[in-house]
Order: sequence, then structure tokens, then C-alpha cells
Amino acid sequence: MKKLILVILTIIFFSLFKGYGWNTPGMASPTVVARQPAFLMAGGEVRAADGFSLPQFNFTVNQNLFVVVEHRNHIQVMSAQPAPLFENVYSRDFRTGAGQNYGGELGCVEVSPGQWGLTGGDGNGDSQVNNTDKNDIWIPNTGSGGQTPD
Ligand SMILES: [Ca+2]
Repeated sequence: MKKLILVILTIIFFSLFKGYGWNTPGMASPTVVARQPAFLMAGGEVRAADGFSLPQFNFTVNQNLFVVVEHRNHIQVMSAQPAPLFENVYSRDFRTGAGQNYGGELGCVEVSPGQWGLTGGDGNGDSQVNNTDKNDIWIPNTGSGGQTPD
């Protein structure tokens, strides 16, 4: 009998924005069209609440979609380009390079050659990693159990 091992790193919020492009003169500001919690798996894939299927959204797509990944103690990342559609799936792989996210290396780090990850350590969720995170979140919660902040 095969064992099924499900490794989930954490829960994220997976959002979709519509728009024609970021900072495009004369174009309307991007709008959040959908947001849902999802699991960030050990391999970097995103899965829906059941842990297996892809997150699904129920709306009509009539503009470019940009993907945003929000994690409770990482800097929020947004795709630099619209997510391409292939076989009814919109996807964006942030692991393949700093150019995948808006802001490049400001929002990600190369964790191994050719593999990129989200910048961690944003304890207070203000999209910056600095001494405020260290002094207000990390140090007071060092050694405490559970997830911090809750
Ligand atoms: Ca912070």
C-alpha cells in the first residue's frame, strides 16, 4: 500500500488582479477580482483548500490577470507580467527568476542556483523587513510555540 504524504508549508492568500499593465499611463488601476486562501506546498506549488486541486475562481476573464501571493510573514509578491493562459489554467511560476515578480529582487531571493523564493521576515506585514520586525515581533516571540503573529 502506498502512503500518501502531504507536505504543506503554510497557508497563503492567492489573489488575482485584472488590468492592462502596472503603471501604464492612461490605464485604469488594477482591481482585485478574486482572493482565496490556498496552500503553499513544499515544492512551491499552490493548491486549493483540499490540498490537491488547483485554486479555482468563478468569473469571466476579460482583461489580463496578475497573480498576487500574500503570506503572513513574507513580503507580498505580484506577477510582473499577466499570467498566461494554457489549457484553461492561468499560471505564474515565481520560482524561476527575480523577473517573475513586480519589483524583481526586492521581493524575492535566490535560495539555490536558479531557484527563487519569497523574501521572508516581514513579521508585522508592512511589506518591509527591518529592525521593527526584529524588535517587535522576532525577539519577543523567540522560543514561543505556535504561529507568531497569530
Ligand atoms: Ca515588516
